[in-house]
Amino acid sequence: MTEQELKRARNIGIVAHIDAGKTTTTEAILFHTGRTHRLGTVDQGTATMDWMVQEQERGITITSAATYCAWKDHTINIIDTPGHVDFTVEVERSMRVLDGLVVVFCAVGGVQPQTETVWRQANRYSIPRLMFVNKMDRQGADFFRCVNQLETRFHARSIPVVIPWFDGDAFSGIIDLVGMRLIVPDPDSDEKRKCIPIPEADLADAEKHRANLLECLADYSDELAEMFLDEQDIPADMVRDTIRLATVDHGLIPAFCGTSARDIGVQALLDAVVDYLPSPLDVPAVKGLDTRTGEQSERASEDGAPFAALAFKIAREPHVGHITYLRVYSGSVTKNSKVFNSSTGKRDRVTRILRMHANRREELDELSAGCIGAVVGLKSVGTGDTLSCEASPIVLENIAFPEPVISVAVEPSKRADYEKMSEALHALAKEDPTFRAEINRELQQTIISGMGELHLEIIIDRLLREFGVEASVGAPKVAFKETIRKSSEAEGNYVKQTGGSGHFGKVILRVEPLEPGAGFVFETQVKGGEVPSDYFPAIRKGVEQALKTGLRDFPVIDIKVTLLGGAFHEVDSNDQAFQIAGSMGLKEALRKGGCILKEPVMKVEIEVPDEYVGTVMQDMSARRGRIGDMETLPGNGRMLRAAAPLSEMFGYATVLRNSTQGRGSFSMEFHSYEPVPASVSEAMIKKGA
Ligand SMILES: Nc1nc2c(ncn2[C@@H]2O[C@H](COP(=O)(O)OP(=O)(O)OP(=O)(O)O)[C@@H](O)[C@H]2O)c(=O)[nH]1
Ligand SMILES: [Mg+2]
Repeated sequence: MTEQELKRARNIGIVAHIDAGKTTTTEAILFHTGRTHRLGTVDQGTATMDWMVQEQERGITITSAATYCAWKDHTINIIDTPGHVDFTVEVERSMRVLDGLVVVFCAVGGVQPQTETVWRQANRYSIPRLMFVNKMDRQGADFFRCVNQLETRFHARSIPVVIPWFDGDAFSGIIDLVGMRLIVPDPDSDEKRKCIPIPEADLADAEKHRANLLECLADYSDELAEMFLDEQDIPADMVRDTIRLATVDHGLIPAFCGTSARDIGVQALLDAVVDYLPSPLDVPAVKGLDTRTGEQSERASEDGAPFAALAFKIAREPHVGHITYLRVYSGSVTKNSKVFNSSTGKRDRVTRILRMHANRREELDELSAGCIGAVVGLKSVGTGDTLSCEASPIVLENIAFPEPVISVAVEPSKRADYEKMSEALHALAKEDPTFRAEINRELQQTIISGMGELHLEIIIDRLLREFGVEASVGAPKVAFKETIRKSSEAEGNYVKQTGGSGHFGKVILRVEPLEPGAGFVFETQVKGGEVPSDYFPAIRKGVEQALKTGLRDFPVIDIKVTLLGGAFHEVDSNDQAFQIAGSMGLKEALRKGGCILKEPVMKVEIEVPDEYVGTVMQDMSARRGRIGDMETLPGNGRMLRAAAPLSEMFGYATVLRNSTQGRGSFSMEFHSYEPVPASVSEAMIKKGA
């Protein structure tokens, strides 16, 4: 791509709470940019972006879908992401590679639980973003409330660049505060919109909002500030340039509104993507580690620079096999070329390059800096790996994925299908880093783990439809963890010296509790060669093995283990003996350190009409839930925020539906691991919760 082409490229994501209208908005974008000739709808299962059967049946997005379109001489790569928290992996990996975001809001719901989650994720990656307040046609829609919520909830600065226009009570158009004109739908024109003068009755209000916009922009441009103070006319181009600068460099959130389902305001949103969101040239050069020098290194978005790309998603495509989605940061990759997986040191070959349009594809010869596309042929590449040129290898920061919190046992309905099921689960786990399958072939026992009930339900459904394996599932179990209460020291001795070559390994270990989330740390402080350093890796391996099953068969987390000393024997010591000694010593140290059980606790947000608040609160207490705060929603309703153990929340969707006559809704996401109260822990383990 030339520099000019790169300047006119946008890589954007559409993110929001579940059901805010991300897919509907993407469909409207595809329609207006001529990619589709009919507006696809989620409700009739005709959305291009929700192409999976499971998505069409349920009317929700499960996997993020990539597409592209052209608008005003620009190319826009779009990733439509799912809102349901069980599929948060899709949002995380998309954000890692995108340059800008459109955050969609429901004009009635405003900031909803998942809006908060995606907002935090976007902050982590410092991605410039626009807000699009959708569903302005709904009763109770309030654009300005949503804009204000950004300030109160996120301390973000947001400013309307358009305002809604109502014909009587009906939302019928938008007033563009930059061009000072009214934009209304016009199905007969090419752009399906027409711009007309602002009606007399609305002029004063529009002028007030334009003054607010200019006052806000004055903080980012001295020239504009002076003209504003002198009450001079400010040209539209200067206003746009300043909005762009403030959005890309200073985190201002320009606010837009419309209704994607009724097709109002979408073209203005597209204009905004082009005008205000960054091109690959506007974002800082990507950073990574030069594997030859071990030093930090940077790659600017240039075709001439050495090749560097991040594999952010792996998916299975019928008739093609595995495809790997890449974001190319620098240099380019061509069809039939060799690439180097700098994360693993393996070499690989790209046989085909594809540009994806949901589940359809177009063949390309090359993918260059700043582009997002998919390649075929890579065998060694996992999600998060960096590909680079072998002569200048770089490893970009990997993508951090959350750990699964829930698991179920699965069994094929036909015993003969066991191998087929195992292979299928393996393939699904390759696609989804938040899904795990532990397959014990000897016992023919399989446990699958994921982010929530819906996540695992979809996996089982895909097993049947994509792989032809019918499987039944057991009751869900939560992923308990163990940790220690206090520091302690213990010895592990494995000595067998009865005739022939013997075994000799003695270790002294100290265990200490770490901060939640710290994971596992291993150190050695052996003095005077009590244990030769050759045996350290074996001891660590033994320790890690013992940590996997703790004292009660659950993994031990947040623990530091220090090897303090021990003893060895010139002849009888070997790796195996030290590995066993390491495991034994660790178990003993855990016993002394007072091992406790921890369970995943979820952040739960429940929206209910006022009359059901009492019932829902009572039920939450019975589930060991702690009610936090309660917010009054516009119209009739409250939002309850609570923290509750996941083990008590299975099947809650049905319970809430029944107890509120279908009028309550909730969402939950992982919050933290907390100790299980002693009174419940034994009972729960027995029950196998
Ligand atoms: N009234 C109204 N309904 C809308 C509008 N946009 C979308 N919807 C409806 O809202 C529902 C959800 O729309 P989607 O586009 O699937 O929302 P989403 O954000 O993609 O949902 P997930 O991907 O599952 O998180 C559907 O029933 C749409 O028809 C709108 O502008 N007005
Ligand atoms: Mg969707």
